[in-house]
Amino acid sequence: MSDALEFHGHAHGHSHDHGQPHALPVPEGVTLRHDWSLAEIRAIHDQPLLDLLFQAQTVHRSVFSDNKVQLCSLLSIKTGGCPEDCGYCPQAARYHTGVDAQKLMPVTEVLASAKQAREAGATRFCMGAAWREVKDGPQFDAVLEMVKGVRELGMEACCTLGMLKDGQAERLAEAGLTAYNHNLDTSPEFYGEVISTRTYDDRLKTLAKVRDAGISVCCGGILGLGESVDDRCGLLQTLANQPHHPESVPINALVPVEGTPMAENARVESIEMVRAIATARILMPTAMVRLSAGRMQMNDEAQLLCMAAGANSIFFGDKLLTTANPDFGSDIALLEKAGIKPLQPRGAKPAGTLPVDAPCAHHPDARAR
Ligand code: SAM
Ligand code: DTB
Ligand code: SF4
Repeated sequence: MSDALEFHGHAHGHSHDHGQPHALPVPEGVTLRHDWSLAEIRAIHDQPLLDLLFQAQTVHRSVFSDNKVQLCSLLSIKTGGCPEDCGYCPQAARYHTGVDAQKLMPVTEVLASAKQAREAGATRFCMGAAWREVKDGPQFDAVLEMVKGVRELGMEACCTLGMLKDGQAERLAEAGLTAYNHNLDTSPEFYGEVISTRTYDDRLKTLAKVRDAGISVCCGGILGLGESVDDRCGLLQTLANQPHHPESVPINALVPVEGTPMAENARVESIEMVRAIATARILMPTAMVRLSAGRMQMNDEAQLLCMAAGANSIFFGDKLLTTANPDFGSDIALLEKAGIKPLQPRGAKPAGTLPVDAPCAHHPDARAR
């Protein structure tokens, strides 16, 4: 576990996650709860910032080794032309954002990009498609080939393809998929203000299929949609009160894009991101909390505060799906200045073999595959 985000302390197995398909060895002194009230979460979220940071950092260090951040690479394998109406999204066909609809990328190009990302230090490769849902057929077959290829490179493979039908999660699991990203974005109460073409319950159903297939769950949200603090805490409450915490929780700040209904939304203040990340860390101690979209609007100090609050993963590379991300050089310089080490890429492992290439032998992402 030399370069791993290894857990600290001795696992005692006392999790409240009874019946979890890949039950966690939870470090001593860490309790996983699934019965948070909104008031309790607000009390955590709203406390004086330095107390919040101290609490989050204490939880973080009792679970993860310090000073390690996972570098993930993100690729839009199918861009634009999406029939959904997510108010934040530049890829929705109905908004005029300048993002043209493209075809699914060829498998060889995706794998070349994954290899390049691995050489640059990524240990997780995330593939995003602007689909409402996955259709069986040649395109899904191609995605399965991509997943196999990424796993053969020795990386974790994550994809986000929209809603899944029965049987599709199993096929992704068979191909070796480590994690499926499917965000709830905000609270159940506010969801209808953001998206009308699908429901919160549709989202939860796909997440259940992912979980049941033994794939680890990557599920988080976006700040800056016009939501209240209760909505932010309500999202975290929904996530933490699932029977099993998501193994991965991306926290995004809205990247406002011209042409979307949210183009003029107020910018998310960095301290709001810090509060949301710290609260996620406290509620879901063993999850990877990912500082995702929105880093272009943050200076180095703000990003480091997010890491102090418990974020232990970033997307690197100068593009997210369609919008800008800090360039590679400035990210490496930031990590070096702070003495934060990226997880080292590991050697190739064939798809379907067991968990060695996940960030930590104890982490549920590792146990999922
Ligand atoms: N179509 C699939 C879906 O919606 O699940 C996968 C791709 S979608 C672009 C992946 C996620 O990106 C969304 O769930 C949303 O949380 C995030 N996202 C999209 N546009 C964003 C923006 N402008 N700012 C921040 N996050 C954004
Ligand atoms: C997630 O929560 N954030 C990433 C990833 N999951 C797929 C996507 C961010 C997209 C930001 C807008 C864009 O670049 O199009
Ligand atoms: Fe489509 Fe996903 Fe964008 Fe919504 S977030 S419009 S589903 S690509």
